[in-house]
Amino acid sequence: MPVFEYAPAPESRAVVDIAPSYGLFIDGEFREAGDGKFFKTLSPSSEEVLSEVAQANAEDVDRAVKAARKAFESWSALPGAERAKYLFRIARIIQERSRELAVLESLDNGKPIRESRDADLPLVAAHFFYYAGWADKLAYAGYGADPKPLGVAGQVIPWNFPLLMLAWKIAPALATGNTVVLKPAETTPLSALFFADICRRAGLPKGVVNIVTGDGSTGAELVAHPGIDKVAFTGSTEVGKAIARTVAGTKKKVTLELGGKAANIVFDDAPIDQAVEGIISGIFFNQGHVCCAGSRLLVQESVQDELLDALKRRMRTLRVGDPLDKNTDIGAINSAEQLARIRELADAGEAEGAERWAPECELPSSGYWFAPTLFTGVTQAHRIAREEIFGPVLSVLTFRTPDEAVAKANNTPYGLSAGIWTEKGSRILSMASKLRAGVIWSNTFNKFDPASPFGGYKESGYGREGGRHGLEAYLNV
Ligand code: TAP
Repeated sequence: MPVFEYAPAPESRAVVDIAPSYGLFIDGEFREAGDGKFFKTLSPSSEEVLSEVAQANAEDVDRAVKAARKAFESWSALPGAERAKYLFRIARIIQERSRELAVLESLDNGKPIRESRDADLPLVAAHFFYYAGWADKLAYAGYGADPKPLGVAGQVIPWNFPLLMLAWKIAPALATGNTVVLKPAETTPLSALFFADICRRAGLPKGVVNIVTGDGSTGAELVAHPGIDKVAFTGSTEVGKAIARTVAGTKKKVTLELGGKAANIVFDDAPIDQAVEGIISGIFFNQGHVCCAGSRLLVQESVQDELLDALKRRMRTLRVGDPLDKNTDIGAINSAEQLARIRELADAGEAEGAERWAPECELPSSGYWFAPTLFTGVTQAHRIAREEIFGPVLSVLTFRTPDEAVAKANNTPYGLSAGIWTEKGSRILSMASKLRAGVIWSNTFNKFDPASPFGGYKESGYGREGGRHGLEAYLNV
């Protein structure tokens, strides 16, 4: 089966060579699916077919789990310092090939190249470096003198940060001595297959990492497979609940990272220009396809007009278009289905009485696009204030007092993240202690670091990824 090959073409936009088809990565080899089926993966900015990818069925999943089980014996017995060498090697190859990977990610996902190049790829490499550093220090992680891995991890990831979510899953699993079978999202399988080839080039022993591409049914087969010891899932709350039901009563440990409806709270003493930048990055980064997106702006009434004027001015400067253009701020919506969902919710916002505003902007004629959009006059009852839109749509609500801000921010079944903008340190601390969210940023938004744990309260899931806490999810503590 074809693998990703380096073929520099400096004059061309296509710095990455994509083969017409790819197989599953099982036991160190690329192979066709048992029943020979493939599915297409598209570029959401052009609707052009990028490649055909093998559709794994139950037997393929079983083969992958068996390969991971076999590899677990020797991988878990390796000294941590030896496992670390592989992870460091993987991290370095990711850095060396980050240009190709960034282009691939922007083509398959639709995100602006500036983000895949400057945010996704550096964070992916950093994650592998960070967990490589833990591999020989697990005895000092606070989980006992000789913490043991769980076994085989079944990992299912979404399409919004394909490679970064893979890194969040695979790096801690391998560092702690587990082996993995990972299923990427149906609309963004290519960077995971490139990563599979990186594992081969790094000399990673066969079966330690297996990639099974497919749709939700492949994910369901993996989660239900009796041979896995751990399920790690990132995606919608709906599928997360189904997974929790599947694993209930089994030996499987589970971590779920689900949806969000974060409040980005701006007080009247906040530096307005800085807050505007944070609001923009909070909701328009990655087209708003971010579980911790600041999708509800809570602004103190006394600065509402000033803030909205500045925000609209800034929104008029955003460029929507070709993900491979370095000047693009907002790329393509990942799929026709996601675009339909965003449109449906935005229309509901209007129908329920909120006021819709978007800067004038010309959208490309092919592909999936949605202009950056702002809703004012939003009430807590509106669907756009309650449901995760997962698109470039901001709902603006107001408050008078800090207590009212807390009550409104917490009035959601989700609890993944929140933002606070104020000059007062004491207010930051008091608000942070009252907000029911796993991650709270102050005077910034959407900042990530591999050393910092990430995860939700309430229906945003359970378990933490990143940092020392991220090790716990893969250890028999
Ligand atoms: P999900 O349906 O949850 O997909 C996430 C992953 O789970 C994908 O790999 C998916 O495969 C797989 N999957 C689907 N059904 C499954 C099942 N029954 N058992 C096991 N795995 C299964 O999310 P989506 O369809 O990509 O997006 C739907 C909504 O979820 C979005 O509108 C957004 O609100 C939310 N979402 C949240 C996040 C985060 S990070 N919180 C990420 C993505 C989406 P396929 O891709 O092949 O279907």
